[in-house]
Amino acid sequence: MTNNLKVKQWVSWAADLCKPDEVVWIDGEGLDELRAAALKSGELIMLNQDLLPGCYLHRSAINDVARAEDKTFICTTDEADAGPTNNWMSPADMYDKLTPLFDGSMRGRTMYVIPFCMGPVGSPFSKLGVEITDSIYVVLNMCIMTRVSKDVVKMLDGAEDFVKCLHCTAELDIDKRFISHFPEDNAIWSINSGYGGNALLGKKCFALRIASYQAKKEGWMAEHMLIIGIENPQGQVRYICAAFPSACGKTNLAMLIPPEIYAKKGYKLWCVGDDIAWLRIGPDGRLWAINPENGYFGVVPGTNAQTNPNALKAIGTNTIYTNVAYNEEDGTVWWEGLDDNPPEKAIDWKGNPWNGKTSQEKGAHPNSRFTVPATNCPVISPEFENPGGVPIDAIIFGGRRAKTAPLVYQARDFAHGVFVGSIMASETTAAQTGAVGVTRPDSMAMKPFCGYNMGDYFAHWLEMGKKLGDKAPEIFNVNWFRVDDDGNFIWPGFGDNLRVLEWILARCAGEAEAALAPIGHMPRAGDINIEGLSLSAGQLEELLSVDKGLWQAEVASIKEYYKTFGDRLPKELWDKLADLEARLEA
Ligand code: GTP
Ligand code: SPV
Ligand code: MN
Repeated sequence: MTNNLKVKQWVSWAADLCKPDEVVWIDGEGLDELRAAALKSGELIMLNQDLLPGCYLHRSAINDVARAEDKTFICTTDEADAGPTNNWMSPADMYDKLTPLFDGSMRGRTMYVIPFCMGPVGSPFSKLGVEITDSIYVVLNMCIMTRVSKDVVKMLDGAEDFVKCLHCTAELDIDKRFISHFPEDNAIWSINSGYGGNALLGKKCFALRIASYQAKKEGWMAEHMLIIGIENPQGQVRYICAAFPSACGKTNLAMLIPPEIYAKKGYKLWCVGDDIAWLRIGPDGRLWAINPENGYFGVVPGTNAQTNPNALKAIGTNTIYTNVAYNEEDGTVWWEGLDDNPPEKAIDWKGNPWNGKTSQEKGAHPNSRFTVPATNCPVISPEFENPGGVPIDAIIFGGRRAKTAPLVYQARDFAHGVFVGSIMASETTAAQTGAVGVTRPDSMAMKPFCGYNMGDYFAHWLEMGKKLGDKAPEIFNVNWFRVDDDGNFIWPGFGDNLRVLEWILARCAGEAEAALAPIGHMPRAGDINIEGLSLSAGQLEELLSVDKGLWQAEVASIKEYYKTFGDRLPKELWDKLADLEARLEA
């Protein structure tokens, strides 16, 4: 319990509304009891503790397996402040709609109160929240994904402000599912989902939607970005942030293993964060980043000893698996893309008997996830807990594009980089409900996560660039997902992405050549090291090719997209678009 009167009043108000049988405060200790209760109720399944110590499996409801963007709202007084990329309802209407749903929603259940800290405890970057939930699964996940401890409770005692996160699984009724944000009240109300980004309110709801709104007001940035350090053979570490949409490769890049020729030379990679970055201008005028999270909530399918051996090692202990297949023979788990040996006697993610050798159905849901403490990562950065964060040399944007975007290009300057981020588009994935593989605009990989009008968000990026001046990071765009005429990925990806990062860092240091193309600076085929790859020079040419016709079509669709922001879109971006159009013509 806390002494903070504001917190106490809010919790007792929530208890009066939700009417639980009992209120339990969480300080990160005594979780065994909760686990025991979850095992008893079936909310968790214990895995083989010899093979997977501290690991558990959870199956969510079948209609509750991904972020529900159509049920996610930004509730600002003025609709225009939410902007065209968000669903909107006025705060008064949303509170009216949700209050009856929360009324009595925890009857017969326990209300858990979780004070948590986003960011290292004691960092000036960090922010506090309190999540109220009726789900033990949410409690256990929050205790991995955020800082939950007696120290955090002490911090809360003296805190002026905290984000009020109210969550209830209720009936898990999809028709009454709402993930509502009230940025003007520092509040989040989420009901009828128990899944990931809908329910672990510290993550996307707070650390991106609410935080992006706070960041705009307070002059910093909250971004959907991984943070990595790359150590060169001389022992210097340079830090990069990269924004890719959901299920487009952040966790994999954040933990990559250098290809053999790089490892031999002494290159190393350090993981600071795999999903969210909070960035501020430091006393030296540079951009500094922290990872506000304390764990990884990563995509399971496709994780294996070749693609992401570090993640595979990390998830061998103290991990909660959600929606993967359960191997009944040995009490372990299996998923598509782990190996070629699916279990015959298994239970699929839906809870049905499943024979991996004969079934046409998937054993694991495509958006099945692992929740694992950050410290399990074999390449966690020594700077992970540094309250000051790490200085950023380069920002990378990237999406999933079968054709248009080349393997890599560099923006001409920071403002042009803001344009490059704003015109990002990517194919949708299983991380959100709805169709997969549909190309949609996803500026800065923040379309689903920006808690205010994205026109204002672009203006904020431009403003940050002006403040950073010549200390601003260089900005790049990458695409690991170009396909050939047969639909196969051309670029090997994963660890080999370091080859592209090497060119990026060399550009930042002014040590690499580039050619000026209509879209920005591009490496020539000889500038990317493909030693030891089975990639031909012709394939690399193809990866670096820019199809004028496709880009002209792209310009046309960007115009339509930009128009949706009306006069909230900075004129500077319209100018950059006209400039791109002219360069493509020339
Ligand atoms: P969120 O947690 O949803 O934000 O996703 P993420 O951006 O962290 O994506 P993640 O690294 O989990 O990768 C998602 C999917 O993309 C997995 O199936 C990966 O195997 C695949 N993937 C990641 N990196 C690459 C790559 O370089 N090339 C190819 N072809 N696939 C990749
Ligand atoms: C994403 O979808 O970008 C995720 C998973 O990182 S979730 O927590 O569900 O948002
Ligand atoms: Mn994400």
